[in-house]
Amino acid sequence: MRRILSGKLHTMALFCAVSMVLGGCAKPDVEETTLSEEKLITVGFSQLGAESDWRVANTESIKNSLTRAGGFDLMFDDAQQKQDKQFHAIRNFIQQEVDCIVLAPVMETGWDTVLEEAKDAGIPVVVVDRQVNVSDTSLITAWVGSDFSREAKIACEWLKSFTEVKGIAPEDLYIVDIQGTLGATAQIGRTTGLELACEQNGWNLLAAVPADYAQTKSKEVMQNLLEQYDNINVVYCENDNEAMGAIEAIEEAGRVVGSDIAAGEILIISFDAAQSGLKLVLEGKIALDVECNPLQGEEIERLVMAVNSGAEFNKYTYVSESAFSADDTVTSVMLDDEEYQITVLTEEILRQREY
Ligand code: GZL
Repeated sequence: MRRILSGKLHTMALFCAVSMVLGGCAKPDVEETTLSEEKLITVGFSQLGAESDWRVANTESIKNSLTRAGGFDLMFDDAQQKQDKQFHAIRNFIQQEVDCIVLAPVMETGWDTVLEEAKDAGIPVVVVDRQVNVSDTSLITAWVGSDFSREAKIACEWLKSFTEVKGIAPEDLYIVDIQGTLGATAQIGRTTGLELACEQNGWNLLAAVPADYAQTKSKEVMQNLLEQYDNINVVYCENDNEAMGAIEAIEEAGRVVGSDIAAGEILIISFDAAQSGLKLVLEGKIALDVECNPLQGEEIERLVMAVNSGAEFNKYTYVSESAFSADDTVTSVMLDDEEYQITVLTEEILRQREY
């Protein structure tokens, strides 16, 4: 916000000069204000929406890190999951001449033009959570988020091991995928991972239907799927809010959610591991919840500081994540050559979690 700040400085100096003539300028206060204003890093944060518990936690984490006390002047915009609102917000930030833009993109494509404008204005862009798919990667200064393909692999390797131990034949698994927002990196990674696992293991993937990570939409999708298929025994929900909607629909249809597929229960797999989802894990209603860590605020703060001061930083940073089950049938899975531990969830572990 260099131009507006210099405008402020100009006005203040004028005020001070006039006051001095009239014998009233509180010089030290004006100097302090000027200095503190000068040090603030102005950041424009375009958040895609508030569609899920995860998103709310993500926004809170970043706002709690980019504080005035921490040296930031934060401008925040919620795009209500509409990409054109994000375009508008970014162009506003450019006009305000912010020092840095933080972008949580609703989907991967369509960003080239507006990010070119940011680059032409000399404003760095730090992308958080999902990724953007641009032809020129210099349009992105840095990115921090999750490895969604790895999340899907954890979920599917767990399902493979779990059903093998329980003696459920691969060809007896009938899966539906309640997808996230189509085109979001999280949706692409989680959907593709399931499709691959179904092919490799011989599972039946009956349908994949988007529900935008929203509970209400997921309930409607699940109601329709239950009317179309009477043999569903696994529901793969691409976030906890969708899992909650699906569970509502399943129970209202008189079916039981749980892990005993042989007894006719419907097994739920979910992503995010928010408090709301983990409570359902403890109740035995979600069999596995793969964490997607929204607490990226501190990393964003470090990146914006580094970008602004010209210090070294990693262009791509992945956050660390766990996976939770209340059932100890499967306590680890193999991810290529790495043994990945599954956390057996307890009340105590849930109490200690931040979101
Ligand atoms: C994943 C994030 C997804 C979450 C959903 O990083 O983009 O969007 O899994 C959220 O809860 O809506």
